Amino acid sequence: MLRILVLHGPNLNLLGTREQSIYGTLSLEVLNRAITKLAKELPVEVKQCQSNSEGELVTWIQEARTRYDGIIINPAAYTHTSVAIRDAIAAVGLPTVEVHLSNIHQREEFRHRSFIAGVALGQITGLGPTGYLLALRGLHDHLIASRLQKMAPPPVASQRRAKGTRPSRSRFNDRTVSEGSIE
Ligand code: CA2
Repeated sequence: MLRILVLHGPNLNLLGTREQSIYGTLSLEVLNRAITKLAKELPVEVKQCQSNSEGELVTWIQEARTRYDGIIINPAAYTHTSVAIRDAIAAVGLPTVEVHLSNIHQREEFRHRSFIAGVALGQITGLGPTGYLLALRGLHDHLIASRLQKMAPPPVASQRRAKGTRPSRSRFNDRTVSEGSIE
């Protein structure tokens, strides 16, 4: 089964308790339960972790390399500051979706820049808790598609190269037909 790690950054443990006009009324626990429910339906295995520490998030991302197929992360304030989290995501090479509850582009200027977006598969911002569920579906579909692609037979040209056989002549004219193109 596909395994996805969901990381929540600093202060997201306070969800539902303060700043409800920006971040909504849902607690982190309820959000995690909604993620787990969808994960069972897909099905994927999920693990959710929250930390207020940049170093801990970096360590979890590094450890994910051998344990998970993909990452969903709301790096919270570290989105706008952390080269370390960006480097960790780039280093492990796991497809990663960046999620924000609020629309960071509609807020203060300093929130418009994300250090993570450049190494992420995609970014979902401003859709509240639904953003995490969309990220889970999107990452699931992406991982399934790349698994299928890896299982598919190689293109005809590389099969020929491997076998050392030459492309055949077309019956209709003198040109060589190779991989759907006429040479
Ligand atoms: O919109 C998001 O999801 C953010 O990642 C949330 C971060 C903020 O720094 C980013 O710019 C956008 C802040 C998370 C703080 O969460 C709180 C939740 C409840 C009460 C106070 C803070």
